[in-house]
Amino acid sequence: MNRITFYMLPLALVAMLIAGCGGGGADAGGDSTEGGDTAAEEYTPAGSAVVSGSIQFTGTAPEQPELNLDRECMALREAPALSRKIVVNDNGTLRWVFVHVKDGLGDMTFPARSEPVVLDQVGCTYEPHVFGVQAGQPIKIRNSDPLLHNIHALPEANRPFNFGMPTAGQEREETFRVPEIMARIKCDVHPWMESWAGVTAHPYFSTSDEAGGYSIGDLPAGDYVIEAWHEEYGVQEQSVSVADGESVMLDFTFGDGAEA
Ligand SMILES: [Cu+2]
Repeated sequence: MNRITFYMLPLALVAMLIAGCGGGGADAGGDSTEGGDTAAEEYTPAGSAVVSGSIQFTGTAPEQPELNLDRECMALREAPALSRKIVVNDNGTLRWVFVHVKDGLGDMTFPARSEPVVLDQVGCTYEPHVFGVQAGQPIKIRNSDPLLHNIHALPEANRPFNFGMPTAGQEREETFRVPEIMARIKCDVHPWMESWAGVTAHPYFSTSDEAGGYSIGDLPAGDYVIEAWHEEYGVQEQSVSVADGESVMLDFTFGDGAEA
């Protein structure tokens, strides 16, 4: 799933460059009460259970192709940029897998955290490549590069946004209002730039790191369905039960021949 094709959109790009802003982004910032959301509140843990584990990879690790950056972007970097669609870590685990509680929280509601998640643009790549955010939690989008990027979010459930950031140090906050696994974000100027946001109704998510690990803590005791998403290998889910204060290990395996 999620075979992504990059379409260059020269007309849209020209329009964006002239207008400085595409559709939808005009109401960013200071709008945390829009749509009847309650204002963001301090985060207080709802429980003390932990589900954690590692994302194993099976099969032959594919090469990470070098991205075909333009000269302006190359000049910003010390090393070439590699594709992050499939990143197999040195220890044989898989990076950039978004893991979240898909089911089991019942009617519990979790106010969106007010502390923003940062999505940076550095050396003509997004940092991070995959991230989680609560619906209603701000995403602080930053341009650390001294050149024009545009941030074009292409969610399906949420309102799209699309705006240009021409100078280094610029920041702007955006918010996805409803849960969505996953919302794609791209740059129309640099077609290799891509990031994925996992938008959840709760704070129980994690993204596998450079050691393949993930950890979801502060969970209330309960029976949960945990879903793991990978951009190329799709989704898998497993059920797990945790008691208060308990830590449960739950691994997933992706790759050639793995059950998806
Ligand atoms: Cu860009």
